[in-house]
Amino acid sequence: MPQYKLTYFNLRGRAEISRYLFAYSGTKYEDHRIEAADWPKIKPTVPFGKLPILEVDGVIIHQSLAIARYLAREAGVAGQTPVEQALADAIVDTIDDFMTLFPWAEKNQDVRKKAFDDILTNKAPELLKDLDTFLGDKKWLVGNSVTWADFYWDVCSTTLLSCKPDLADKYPRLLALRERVQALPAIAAWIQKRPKSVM
Ligand code: GSH
Repeated sequence: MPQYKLTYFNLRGRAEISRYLFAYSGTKYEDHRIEAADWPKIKPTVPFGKLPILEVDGVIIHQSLAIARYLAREAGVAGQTPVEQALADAIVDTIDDFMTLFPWAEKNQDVRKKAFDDILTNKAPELLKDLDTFLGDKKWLVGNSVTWADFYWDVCSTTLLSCKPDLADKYPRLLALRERVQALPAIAAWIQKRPKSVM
C-alpha cells in the first residue's frame, strides 16, 4: 500500500472529493492541512504553486480532479466500463465548470456576495435541471453503482446549499441522491468526524 499525503488548506474545497474517496476505500492517508498564513512560504515549494497536491510514495500529483480520478480508479468507483468512466468524468467536469464560475478568492465582500447571488440565482437552475434530467429515476448518476460523480455532486452541493439552502428544492431526486451518498457507512463516518469548515 503506497504512503499517501494529501496537502490542502483547512477547508473542504478542492480536497474534499479526495477525502471522500480515501474514506470510501478505507485507505490510510495523511490529511495535511496548512494554515493560510503559512501558504506564501510553502507555495514556491509546490509544483505549479496550487493546492491540493497528493504525494504518493513521494511522487507529487497536482490538480484536484487528476488526484480524485486516480483515487476513484483505485477505489473502483471511476465507472465500471470505459463508457461509464467517460460519463462519470463528464459529470464531474460539468459540475466543476459550474463551481469555477464563483470568485472564491475575492476579498471584497460586496463584490463576492453579488457574484455569488448572481450565479446561484441565474446560472444554477440550468445546471440543476440538466443534472436532474441526466439522473432521471436512476439510483446513481452513472451505471448501477456509486461513482465518484455521485461523490462530487454531494461534495459540491454541500457547499452550494450552505450558500443557498433552498437551491435544489425543486429537485427532490438530486436531494435524494445526496442522502444516498451520505448514507454510505464510510462517507457517513467521515462526515461525522471531519473538521468543521465553512467551505
Ligand atoms: N484546477 C486546480 C485544481 O483543481 O486543483 C485549481 C487549484 C487552485 O486554484 N487551488 C487554490 C490555490 O491553491 C485553492 S482552491 N490557491 C492559492 C494560490 O493560488 O496561491
